[in-house]
Amino acid sequence: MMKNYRIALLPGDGIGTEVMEAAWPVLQAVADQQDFGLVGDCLPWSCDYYLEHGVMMPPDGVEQLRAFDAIYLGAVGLPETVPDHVSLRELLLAIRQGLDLSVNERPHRLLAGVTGPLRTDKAFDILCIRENTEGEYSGAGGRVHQGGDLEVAVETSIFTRAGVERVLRYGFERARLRSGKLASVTKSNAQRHSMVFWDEMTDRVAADYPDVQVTRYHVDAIAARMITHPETLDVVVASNLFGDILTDIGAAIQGGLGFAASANINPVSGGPGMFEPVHGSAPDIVGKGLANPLATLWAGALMLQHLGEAAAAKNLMTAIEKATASGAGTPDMGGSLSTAQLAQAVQAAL
Ligand code: GGG
Repeated sequence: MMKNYRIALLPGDGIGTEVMEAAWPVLQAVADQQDFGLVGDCLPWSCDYYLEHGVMMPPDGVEQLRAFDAIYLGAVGLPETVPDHVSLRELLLAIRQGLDLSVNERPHRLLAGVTGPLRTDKAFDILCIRENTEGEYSGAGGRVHQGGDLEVAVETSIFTRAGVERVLRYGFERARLRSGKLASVTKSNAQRHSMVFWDEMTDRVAADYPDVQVTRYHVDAIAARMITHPETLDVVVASNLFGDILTDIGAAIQGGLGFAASANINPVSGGPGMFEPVHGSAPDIVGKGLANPLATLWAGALMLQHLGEAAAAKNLMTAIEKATASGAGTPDMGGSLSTAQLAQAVQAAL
């Protein structure tokens, strides 16, 4: 009997809806070729949903998502109507934390035919692994004397032994399967509690992986290195905030946010992962057909890989690169195709 995967589709806001509309038929075509099915269930959770219901998703939203094999998400946020800290926290971060998607994996390399801003002849292939549920984005803290002269705002970073260990262990496993090199990122010269703890945990976990060569970097130093010597890096493991920032640099050096894909996964107890482009809702280009669908398509390939459909994931990546190698591109790539046309070019290359 043909295997069917149930996918929760969350187009979200802004260009999220456009890239999802373009990418989803391509994923279905890939599945058709490999004789399995992708059954999408579209959930309208977004800023529009917030304006109607006062919440970004229903109170049992995370529980509803557990029934799916995977979640495919577009983008979240429409700052003109809902403050970003509300939309992001109540949807994207709520799903990551609710499903304990503690690892956020983001590949950064140049696709075939794409030059990127560095114009380096040295190929780079960086896999950033970002801690995804705690650290600086734990949500702990508060404000007092709001609006007054004595106002205080506190944002507490929380680093647990279990949380730091699982993301590092995941990084070491990935490094072992790749070049055997891992960069552990902190700012332990300035943050003497959490980041020194991270360094200690790195040493502890490294003892189980003698075959992996570990280098410690401060976040500012590795940010510069990603631009000057990206070819010297392979697996990069960082906290939630540092990983968020470094992966925007990763996106920039691979040609822009239109290329950067991301997989949010629970490496401990499994369950549905969430796959999304790194970019946001880009309200300034909504409705113009300018959004680059490649990050969403690449995220789709990560989803297929995670579902165990490695051949389909490979076919999709090959088609993406056939399209980029042929010069197909949206305006951010120097091309003239629309969002839908670039997705169709990928589908035609399958
Ligand atoms: N594609 C999902 C999205 O809207 N991302 C925008 C964003 O601000 N993400 C922050 C994060 O990944 O933590």
